[in-house]
Amino acid sequence: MKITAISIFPEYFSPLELSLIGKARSQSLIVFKSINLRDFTTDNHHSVDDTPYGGGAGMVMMAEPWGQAIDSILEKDGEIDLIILTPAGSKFNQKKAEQLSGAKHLVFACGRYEGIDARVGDYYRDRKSVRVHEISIGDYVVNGGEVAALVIIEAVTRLIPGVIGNPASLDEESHNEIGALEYPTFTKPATWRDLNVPEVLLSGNHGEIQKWRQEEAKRRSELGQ
Ligand code: 6GU
Repeated sequence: MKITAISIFPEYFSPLELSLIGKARSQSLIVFKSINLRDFTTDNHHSVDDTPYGGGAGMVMMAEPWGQAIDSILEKDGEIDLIILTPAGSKFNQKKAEQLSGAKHLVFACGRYEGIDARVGDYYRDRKSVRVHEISIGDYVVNGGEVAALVIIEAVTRLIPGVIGNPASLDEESHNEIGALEYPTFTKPATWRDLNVPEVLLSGNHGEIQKWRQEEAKRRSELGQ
């Protein structure tokens, strides 16, 4: 999978050199590139924002630098999924992660300030070669789309075959098909600061262990923990 992030802070994506994603990149399972939006400006100040029409606080990112940056990607790659990060987008979830994990090239438009001129999404939505997704990562506001893009990249890439060492761990974990949260887990020692591991997990009775885990997962999802 190809992933391109467009941002005025391309350095924000350096954690993608680490851990599982770093390894997947070295194996070319993922080809990641971040590009600087300011490289697509034409004025001396490399401006990317201006005041909002209709008034109000803050600044809005101008459409043209985004248009130039996205067109430069489309010149090299005929078909993309364009993800516009915005707190007004549809809420990201595991189902969306699964849907995006089949894409060939994900392009993340990471806005700052009060967001990107709305015509950018409209323009590319009308193009056959572009699927536009406006996505939020939750009901809160962060300073820009970069951390939201990192969340989505991590959730999506771990679903690509070969990225996770043990694919069985994908089945049992939280927010699987059933939607139940994962059961609590423990490792050695059996007693830590007077707290004991539940007896059933030490019993060796796999039927009872499975039953206990299902009940705990159900209890946790009901509690919303
Ligand atoms: Cl995608 N961007 C920003 N700035 N804040 C958010 C968000 C995105 N999703 C939730 N809050």
